[in-house]
Amino acid sequence: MALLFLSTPARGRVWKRLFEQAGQEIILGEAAVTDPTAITHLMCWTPPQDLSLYPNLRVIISAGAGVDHMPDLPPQVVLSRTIAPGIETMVRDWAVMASLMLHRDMPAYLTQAKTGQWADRPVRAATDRRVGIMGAGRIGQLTGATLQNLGFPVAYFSRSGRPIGSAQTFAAHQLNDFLARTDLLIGLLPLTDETQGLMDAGFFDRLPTGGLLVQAGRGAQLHLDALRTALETGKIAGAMFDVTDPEPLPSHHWAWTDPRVIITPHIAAVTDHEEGARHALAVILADQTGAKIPGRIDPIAGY
Ligand code: NDP
Ligand code: OXD
Repeated sequence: MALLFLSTPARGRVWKRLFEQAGQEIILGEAAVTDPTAITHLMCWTPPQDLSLYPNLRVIISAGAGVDHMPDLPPQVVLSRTIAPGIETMVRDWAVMASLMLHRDMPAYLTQAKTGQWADRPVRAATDRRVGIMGAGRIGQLTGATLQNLGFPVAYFSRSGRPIGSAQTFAAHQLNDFLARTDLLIGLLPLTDETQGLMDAGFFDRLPTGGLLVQAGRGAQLHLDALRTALETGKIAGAMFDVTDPEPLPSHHWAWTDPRVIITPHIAAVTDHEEGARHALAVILADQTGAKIPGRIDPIAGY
């Protein structure tokens, strides 16, 4: 039983140390594989094209929290996404920062600052800005709890609509109601067949006029042309996003220079080397003992 590691040398050094401490075998890079039948676990961002080279492969671990970049896998191979507290708190921090920046009109103040303009703009209390979080998972709930502590009324939208404390929750079939009550929308959904292209023209139309958009889920959920129209009509007043389609966003794209938009280049989170290795070791231990695999992806739901 061995884990084949396909990532950077710096990360590999940390993983090797932790695997040796745990008494687990790790092989750094495909070139170092001498017995392909010994490979039972694989950690990578993108797997090798020909997985049949590893006939005893049981689990693939995605280096990040998302798995939408993974190809279709053989049915016997389990897919696990990295569960790491650092990823979750980093994305929470980014989403809270972006929400506060939009809530307090920072795109406009940044523009004013370029020409030394000292001019105030209307301000709204946090209690008067209804936040709606799409994706009530690990990151969505962490983000919602922080914004709630800051005084924002927070509601969640998820597939199931399952209850979350005292917050208002909406299920997938209640999208219209969720959007109608949301002044500041935060996208934290996984990319699946159902969420692909979700934020389109009809979506923006259903938000209250002057809405704010924060998006850290995946770029392919957001139609940038529809966003541009929504910005032009005033339906959306400002947007900040960390993910785009394509990535990288071409340098000549209109969104880079639109004064109502702030873009960061998919940096909301990076996986800490040690946390990633600890997740992989937890996966291997669970697999060895027949326990539930941490971060296991439901192949039907896609997340
Ligand atoms: P989780 O799997 O913990 O939560 C996913 C949530 O999305 C659940 O609440 C789920 O509903 C909901 N959901 C899934 N499909 C639908 C749908 N069709 N309609 C409505 N709700 C849906 O994910 P995380 O919180 O850990 O991460 C979310 C995403 O954040 C990742 O998949 C990734 O795309 C993105 N991400 C981005 C990063 C960045 O750097 N920008 C870094 C890390 C993650 P239910 O509760 O009913 O199951
Ligand atoms: C991601 C990540 O999934 O960075 O975006 O973990």
